[in-house]
Order: sequence, then structure tokens, then C-alpha cells
Amino acid sequence: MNKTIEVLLNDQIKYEANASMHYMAMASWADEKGYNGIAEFFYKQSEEERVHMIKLIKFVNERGGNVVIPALEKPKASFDSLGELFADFLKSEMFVTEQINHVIYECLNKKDYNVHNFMQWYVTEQLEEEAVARTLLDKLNIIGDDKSGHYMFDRDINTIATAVDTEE
Ligand code: OFO
Repeated sequence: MNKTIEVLLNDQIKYEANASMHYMAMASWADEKGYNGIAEFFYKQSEEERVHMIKLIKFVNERGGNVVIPALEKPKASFDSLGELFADFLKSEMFVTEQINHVIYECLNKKDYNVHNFMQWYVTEQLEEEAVARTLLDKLNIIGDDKSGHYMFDRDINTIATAVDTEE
């Protein structure tokens, strides 16, 4: 495996792992505040990011590359509002998308079409996740500070997220 690509894939393993812990912290914050639907949504997101990380680890190992399991960043543990929580979610997804685009760019540069092909799954996944994050943030912006709106958002979040996911 090309060294540059191997380093980038290891970086990507770290980003997926960080996202997983970041969403776990978001889930825990929401759980503590009594937002059960939002907590369930982020626990699930956290699990998905873990799956993305493992998929990369297995791929690098299968290709004879060297995986370095990274140390993780301590995630932010508290949020001023639901708006901040979901703005952070979108920011995190946009960051991951940017990194994936960078891997793809380098794959083309180095003519590694195998990894390029493998990474297409991540491109599709990011499209879906960004769409979900954007939709949820849009809804929260409409709701503003309205408490009963927050109650309904928490009740409906998993239905909204699934609907956006299946639209893609
Ligand atoms: Fe790993 O899917 Fe988003 O970040």
C-alpha cells in the first residue's frame, strides 16, 4: 500500500473514532437533560461511526497496510442549547467529508484505484449524514427557543432522520 495513502487512511480511522466519541458525549448530554429521542439518535450515530472506523481498519489490514490505533480527543461534554448541539454535529460531518475528499484526491494522484473504489462507500455515507444533519439543524432554527417545539423535535427526531436517509 502506498505510504501516503496508508497515512491518510490511518488519519481517517482517527476521525471516525473521534466522531464516534464526540457523538457518544452528545448522546450522554441529551440523555442527562431528558431528551430521550435525541440521545437515542446520537447513540446510534456513535455506533455507526464506530462501524465506519472498523471497516477502515479491516480494509487497511486486508491490503497489507499497517494500522495504528490512535489516541482520541476528549470530546466536548456540554452544550448551551440544542442549536449548538446540532451545529456541532453538522460541523463534524462537514469536517469528515472534507477529509474523505482529500483521501479520494490523493488516491487519484497516486493512481490507487482500489482505495479510490473502497472510499466511494464513504462518499455516499457522508452525503446522507450531511443531509440529515442539515435538515435537523434547519428544523431547530425554525423552532427557535420554543419549549414545546423542542419537545416535539425530541419525540420526532428519529422519524425525521430515517425519512431523510431513505430519500437519498
Ligand atoms: Fe463516518 O460517517 Fe459521518 O462522519
